[in-house]
Amino acid sequence: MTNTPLTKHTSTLAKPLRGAVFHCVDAHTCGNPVRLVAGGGPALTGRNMSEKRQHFLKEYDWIRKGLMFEPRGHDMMSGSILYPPHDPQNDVAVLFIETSGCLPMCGHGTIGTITMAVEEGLVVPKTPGIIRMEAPAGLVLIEYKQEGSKVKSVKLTNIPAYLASEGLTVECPELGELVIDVSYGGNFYAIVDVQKNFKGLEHYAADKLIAWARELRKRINAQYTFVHPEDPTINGCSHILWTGAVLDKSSTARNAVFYGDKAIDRSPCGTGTSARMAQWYAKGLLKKGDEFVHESIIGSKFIGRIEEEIPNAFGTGKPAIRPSVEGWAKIYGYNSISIDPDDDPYAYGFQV
Ligand code: PYC
Repeated sequence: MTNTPLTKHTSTLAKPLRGAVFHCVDAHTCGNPVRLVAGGGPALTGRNMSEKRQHFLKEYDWIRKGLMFEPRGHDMMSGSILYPPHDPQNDVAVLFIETSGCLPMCGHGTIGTITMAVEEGLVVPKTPGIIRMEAPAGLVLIEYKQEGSKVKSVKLTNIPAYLASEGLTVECPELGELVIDVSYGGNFYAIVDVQKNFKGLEHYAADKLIAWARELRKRINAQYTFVHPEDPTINGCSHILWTGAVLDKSSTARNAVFYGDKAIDRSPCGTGTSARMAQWYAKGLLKKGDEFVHESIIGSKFIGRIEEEIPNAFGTGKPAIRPSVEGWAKIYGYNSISIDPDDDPYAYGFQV
């Protein structure tokens, strides 16, 4: 696995680009974007992807900003950069980049990245159909199904997920006091279940959910502390997961996950699905092997399942699960993107 340009997709219309040039494949996972940087990513130092994530944040965050924010990206944009694995048993290591920062783990990002990496031949797994992927949050095991050159589905078995806190209270603008649970599925999620002051996501406009979530996240992090027991660089509640009634009766549950500053995940959110399965497991609502079909705000679906029960999550005494999440992604473009601060005042993007 190397970080080389995608020369086979260079358009005959392309003019030479100035500045730093990133060769990207663009896809969406069940509706949410994933921009895979296949060439031009920086060399990083670190013994694992958690350390490399810190190096990237310190020295190369301008790449994330340039590729994720407007005018090259947009509010929902997220992506990834491939690295060689640190453990020779593994196939690939991945850094996730997003409007909000570099996530320790991203489920829709994984499904999109693996689809693109396999279809474009950027990763050649040791065992066809199986990829061992190092994420900053830990090792993720992938099984994918292929028909000809196309990847039809990707199932990721995630890092251990656990319910970190339950029954916390926080004041929400306009809605009043909300009771939330905070659960870890690769990121910390505040889960807002239907309750007296929240009728369900289908009752509110998306821009309201976004504005409330932005404020809720600030208040939750001012009131409470969340730190991963094994990796203190993973901390803080980064996402708000609003719940509501399903669109399709055959689904188990529906969510709208807020991330970044203005985004609602168009996919059912892989780490959010993992966090919610851990919450349901801790409350006795889901058991090992049960299928958990999670719907997104647009009705796209991930299939979740508890693969393994872990009695003592990272020595916390809390029960954890190893969840799997399955979905699909589609490539829609090839993109050579230049970031040239000598020529473009918006090289590093902007937010409105
Ligand atoms: O799928 O894990 C996910 C995710 C996180 C933020 C957006 N999507």
